[in-house]
Amino acid sequence: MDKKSKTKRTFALSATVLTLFTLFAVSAAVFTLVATGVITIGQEAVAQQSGGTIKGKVNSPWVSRYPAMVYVDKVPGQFPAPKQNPHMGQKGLVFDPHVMGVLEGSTVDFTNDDTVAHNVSSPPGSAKVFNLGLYGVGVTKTVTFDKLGEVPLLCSVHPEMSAFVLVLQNPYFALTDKSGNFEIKDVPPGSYQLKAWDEKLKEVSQGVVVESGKTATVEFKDLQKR
Ligand SMILES: [Cu+2]
Repeated sequence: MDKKSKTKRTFALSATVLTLFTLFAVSAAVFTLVATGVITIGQEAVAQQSGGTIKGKVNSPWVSRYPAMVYVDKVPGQFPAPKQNPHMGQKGLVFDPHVMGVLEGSTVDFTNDDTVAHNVSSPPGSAKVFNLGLYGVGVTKTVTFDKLGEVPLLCSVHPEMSAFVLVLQNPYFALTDKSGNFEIKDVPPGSYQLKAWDEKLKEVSQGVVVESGKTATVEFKDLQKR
């Protein structure tokens, strides 16, 4: 091998090593930046700052029997449905839970844990109109809730059975306790409308500002019967 071609080869080899090293260094730097949250990828870009809490009360005697769902309306970002299906049980001729919030796109398992057959459906005009037909004990049927809004649940065999699925855009929601208190944690900082839904009351809305690490307090009062 002459000296010229040897130099050429050494140069080519050095260039390759340098390129590989540069690629490695850049990848490592990008990885570190992503891992430490300095830069973000895709839709996760919004929620880097730690969230705040919204706490308060829905002031109505109705909520002691009929819990209200308090939820943050329209939070920027995408909130994919959970991989594990939420569950709506039927036992002792009662739906359990009575009010269930689910993310848009969620598929809910409707189990029959009772001793009799049920026929779960929702009325016309619901955010999801469906009819599961009559099905027996131990059977599970599923419904995918692909549109935001209220879905009353009925059973055509047992008119006394009633429940509600609320299809929501984001996971920042909470049911009130018997006294009407609620708490929603880890809400991304921002300015929102907070809504209170109740099967017996007209839906109401109030502005709320959520700041990182702080608690905002909201009280809903003077609620009107539906
Ligand atoms: Cu039934």
